[in-house]
Amino acid sequence: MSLILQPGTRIVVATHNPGKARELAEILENRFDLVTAGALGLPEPEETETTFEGNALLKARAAARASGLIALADDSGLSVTALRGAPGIYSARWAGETKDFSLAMARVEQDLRAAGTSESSAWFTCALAVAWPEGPAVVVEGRLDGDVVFPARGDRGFGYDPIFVPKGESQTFGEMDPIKKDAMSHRALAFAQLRAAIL
Ligand code: ITT
Repeated sequence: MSLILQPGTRIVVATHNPGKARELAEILENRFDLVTAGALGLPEPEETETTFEGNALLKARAAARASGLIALADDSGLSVTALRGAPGIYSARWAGETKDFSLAMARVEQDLRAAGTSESSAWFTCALAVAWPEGPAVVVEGRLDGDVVFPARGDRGFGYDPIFVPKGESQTFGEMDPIKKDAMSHRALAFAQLRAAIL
């Protein structure tokens, strides 16, 4: 079998996060026939791995197995240097059951204050995994460096976007035009690698 994705291939986007699903659809630029995990009623697997790549593979494999389609999954998160990489793979879990990211961002601010540091460097990671129902899979990772800023600014994007300013920029991802975010984000960097590997 070929591990090259032909244009127009039907792919299940294995995410239950609408912000990610929108960005992935924008980045994939109508190349594929996309269907979401939500639309197919696929269950959300428990993220039991200890790395972004491990969790992306786990989600892609579960969706490919359950749907019989090629699946694309994204595992991503914010890592703060002074918090030794937290929240990292726990980025979604810091927002709690209600997925309230104002709470998660407040926790980052509070933990930095408790650490008594002015070090604000941080990075976003995005692992993208593609799994074929027959078994093989490919995983890549993109990283974007920047700083966390408080108070949060902007209501565009999702998750931690209002507190993240990419290196060399002055706007947070929450303030930035989504077209500009999509051109430079950790998700776009991961996708560029995926394109080189299998498109
Ligand atoms: P799925 O597993 O269903 O894809 P999720 O939200 O649980 O959805 P993750 O476990 O990968 O996904 O959690 C990643 C979290 O990191 C996500 O909920 C966001 O809060 C945050 N995150 C990832 N990419 C981000 C981005 O581009 N901007 C802001 N926050 C981001």
